[in-house]
Parts: sequence; C-alpha cells; structure tokens
Amino acid sequence: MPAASANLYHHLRQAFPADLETCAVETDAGQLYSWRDLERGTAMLANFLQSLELPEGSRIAVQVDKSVEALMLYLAILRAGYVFLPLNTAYQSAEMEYFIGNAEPAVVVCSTANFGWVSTLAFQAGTRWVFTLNDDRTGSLLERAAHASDQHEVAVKQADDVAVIIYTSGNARVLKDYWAWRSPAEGGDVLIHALPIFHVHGLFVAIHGALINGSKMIWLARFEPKTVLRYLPQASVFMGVPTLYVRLLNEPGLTQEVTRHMRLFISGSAPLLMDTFKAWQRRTGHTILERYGMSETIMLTSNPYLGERQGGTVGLPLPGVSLRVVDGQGAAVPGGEIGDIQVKGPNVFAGYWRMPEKTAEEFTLDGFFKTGDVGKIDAQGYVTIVGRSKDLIISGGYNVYPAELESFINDLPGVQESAVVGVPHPDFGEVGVALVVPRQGVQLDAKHILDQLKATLAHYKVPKQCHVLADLPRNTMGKVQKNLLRQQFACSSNS
Ligand code: MLC
Ligand code: AMP
Repeated sequence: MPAASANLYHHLRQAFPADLETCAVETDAGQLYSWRDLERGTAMLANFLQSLELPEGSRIAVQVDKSVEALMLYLAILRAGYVFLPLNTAYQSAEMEYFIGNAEPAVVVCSTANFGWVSTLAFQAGTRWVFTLNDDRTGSLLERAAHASDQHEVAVKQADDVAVIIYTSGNARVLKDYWAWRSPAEGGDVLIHALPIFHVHGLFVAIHGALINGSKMIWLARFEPKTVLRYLPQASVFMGVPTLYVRLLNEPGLTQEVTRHMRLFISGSAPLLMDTFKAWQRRTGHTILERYGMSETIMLTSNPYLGERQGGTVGLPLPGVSLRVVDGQGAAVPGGEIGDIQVKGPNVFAGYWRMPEKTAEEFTLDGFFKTGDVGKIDAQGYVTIVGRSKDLIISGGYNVYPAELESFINDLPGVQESAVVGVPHPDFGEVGVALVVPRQGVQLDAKHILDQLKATLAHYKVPKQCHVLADLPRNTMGKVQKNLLRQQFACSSNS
C-alpha cells in the first residue's frame, strides 16, 4: 500500500473547477450552492469537528434526511480525517441501537425529530456528542459550526486508513474514464442526484463521480419521477436503481424529447429486467448502461460506454478488477457455466468492522472476495448475474436479510417457526413474503405479525405479505425449501 497522503477529500477537491463561483449543486427547492460554498461549508464543519478533539479514527454516525448540508457533513468528515458512518433514515431504535453499539461513534448526528431517542441510545453507548441536522438547514451542528473558521487544512491520512465504514477508498477515477465523464472544458456533465446518500450508489458512485469530474449536481431531496422529468432537459447523466426506471416509465411525460439532452443513463444495485431495458430504449432512444457493484467492493463490472450495452448482463470487469466464476470447490468453471462470482482488485474493502473471522471466511486463500452472487461469463467477457447464494432479498435497491426478519418473527408469542422469501414484484423488483407456522393450538393473525414488525424495524424490510401455514416444506436433510415457497407465493404478491 502506498504511504502517501490519501485523503479522499483532497482528491475530490483537486477536481473542483478553477472558477469556484460557478454552481456546484442546485436543489429541487431552488437553492444554488457554488463550489466555494462547498469549500467553505466543509471547512467550517471540519474545523468544528476537529475542535471537539476526538480521538484518531473516531467514527461519526449520521442519520439525517438528504440535504446539501448532509453532503457537506460527509465531505467535512473526510476533510477532518474521521470515519463516516451513514445510516438509513428508515432505521428505528432497535436498528440504531445495534449500529451505535457496534461502531461506538464519538459523534452522532440525527434529525431534531429523532433527537430524543437517538441521543438516549447514543449516550448510553458512550457517545460524547449528539448534534442535530435538519434538511431545512437548521440544527445544533450548523449553529455550532457557524462560529468556526472557513479556512481548513485537509487532514493527512494514509492510503489504507479507513475513510468510511462500508468501504475504504473507491474507484471513482476508473469510472470517470470508463463512463467518459466530460470535463468542464468539453462542455461538462450535469448529474441528477436522486438516490439516498447512505448507500454506496448515491454516496460514492454518484457523488464521487460528479465531484471528481468537477460536475454540477441537481440535488433531489427524494426521488419523485415528475421532478426528474422536470430536470432532465438541464442534465446529462442519471443514475438509478431499476425501480427508478420502472417508475419513470410509468410517466407519460418520459419521451425522446425530454431526454434529448441526456448523455448517459446508468442502472445498478439490483437486476434491471430486460423488459425495462427494452421499454426504455423504445421510449427514449437511450440504452441504459447497467453496472454491478457492492458496498464491499464499490463497482466491479460495467457495460461499455462505446461498445455494445447488452441488456440482461452487467458488462465487463472494470479496469483493475479481476473477476472469476468458480464451482463449489473453488475451481474456475469453463466459460458460459454458472458458478460463484469472486473478485479481486484495489477497490475491494479491507474487511468487516471488528469481524476478523467473518472477513477471513469471505476471502479465498489467494485473496479473492466471495461476492455471494452467482453468475456466468460469456465468450466476449460479459458477466451475467443469475442469482445469489447468500440469503438476501434486494427490494428497490435495499438489502433485506431474511434471517433478521425470521429471528424477529420467531420470537413473537405463538410462533413455532418462520421463513421469509423474496418474490418478483413489478415496482421493487423483489419483495419479501413471510410464511409463519403457529405453535400447536395457537391462532395467528398475519396482519398483526406485520404490524409488530413495522413497529420495530425499518419499514422497507417488512414483508409485503404474510401467510400463516400449517408447516414449512423441508428436504430430507430437514432444511426449509425456500425455492418451493418462492414458487408457491410468487404470483400472489404482485399486487
Ligand atoms: C420504500 N419502501 C420500500 C422500499 N422503499 N419497500 C420495499 N423496498 C423498498 N426499496 C416502502 C416504505 O417502507 C414505505 O412503507 C413505502 O414503501 C413508501 O415509502 P417511501 O419512502 O415513500 O418510498 P419511496 O420514496 O417510493 O422509495 C422507493 C425508492 C427507494 C425506490 C425511491 O426505496 C430508494 O431510493 N431506493 C434506492 C436504494 C439505494 O440507493 N440502493 C443502493 C444500494 S448500494 P410504509 O409501510 O411505511 O408505507 C448497492 C451497491 C450498488 O446496492 O451496486 O449500487
Ligand atoms: P449491497 O450489499 O447493498 O452493496 O448490494 C450489493 C448487491 O447488489 C450485489 O452483491 C448484487 O447482489 C446486487 N447488485 C448490484 N448491482 C447489480 C446489478 N446490476 N444486477 C444484479 N444485482 C446487482
């Protein structure tokens, strides 16, 4: 590993345009932020955070609604050399308690609405500071930072220091070339940023992609198809999970004319159905470029910018990424055959936070990371993902772990056992269905089970349906046959 200064902010800052007064971010509420605003705002926040004299390597956990100030907070944490821990705004107290307890952040930033319960959890876990930050630019964090200097020396970090919990540095420069981002001198690109910023897609692929190219972002507080349509004529790049494309296709206003100015539509985080790919081509004349990545690895493969973008595939391994498909014994399978996808490259993360055993398990002896995805490589090198060996549902681009839900359901009174499976869904791509077996003589109410899940867990995780069954199908080894349940409940959930 190189030992030179590798502060991520430093790299992003180098790409800012020479004229700092030009617009860096325009919000859907009509606010304009210049590159100088970003530079000054992040300096003030970084100075304030450093004035807290946090120990080296301190984590700063952030659960706030999307705003430009939240973006600045992320950049300020990089600037100051601390570790950013972004948290989904849908998380409720049990989930937050786990993350705060596990990461032991020195600082927690939350919304004013959640301050009561979040601060209680945080102080109990030993966190020293809890600040608020709201999407209307209020809260204690900005009030305190307003007194800090707007001049700041970027903290010097080693290349392999942890920058963000969920990953280390990233492959933004590779993507800048691969997707042919246009430099400001070539007319520039403008990105519509419509994704949440607590996941790698919105945070790294989108934000880093724009910043490292000195490109303006149109910053949407939340995805709303009509707002995207309104901004398409002013933009050139859009990134979304497949659900965003499905919802845009439902808008009659999506036409060739409205997308005429666009250069590139990119999809990822979940499988893009061939129907969506083709419908998009027919309606707009644009071919969506699908890519494949993970939090642990950032981007792995991409369809080419200039070459053929093959629907149903995730394209070719990116420069610097080695990708192989192996059988159950770890031996490479012949081209075209299905197996487990393993990857290696400088973009792959260092390991799971404080989980050395899990980290060791997920890497092979020759240093490949086991993605948990199942796929194949064709003769031209295009990768197709056909499924997942990990028990994971990807719903609208969010990960839902059946094991977490099953363990919660199994603890409910009167429950003998349960299984949660993913089934196809026209909007979210895939959604969960819960199958629950009652203890003998107990009457279970399916709706009540879902209500109890909703009261505790982030709502996107809650299965869209629940059925009470007499028993679960098992194979001769006694293992629940989830594939049978998936088939049986596939049709009924498409409502
Ligand atoms: C919201 N809901 C979901 C859901 N999103 N249910 C299942 N799956 C989802 N993804 C539920 C809410 O809990 C709520 O339920 C109801 O839908 C309405 O909520 P909402 O907030 O109004 O939803 P909406 O704004 O429509 O959100 C849908 C969405 C959002 C598609 C815009 O889910 C989204 O932004 N997804 C993108 C996720 C993402 O960025 N993934 C990248 C991961 S990184 P109730 O019960 O309260 O009514 C990664 C690596 C890589 O995977 O390769 O990129
Ligand atoms: P996450 O853990 O949230 O980073 O999600 C990573 C997972 O998303 C990968 O392991 C894949 O299963 C899935 N994924 C990402 N991009 C694609 C894609 N283009 N097609 C299919 N699955 C994808």
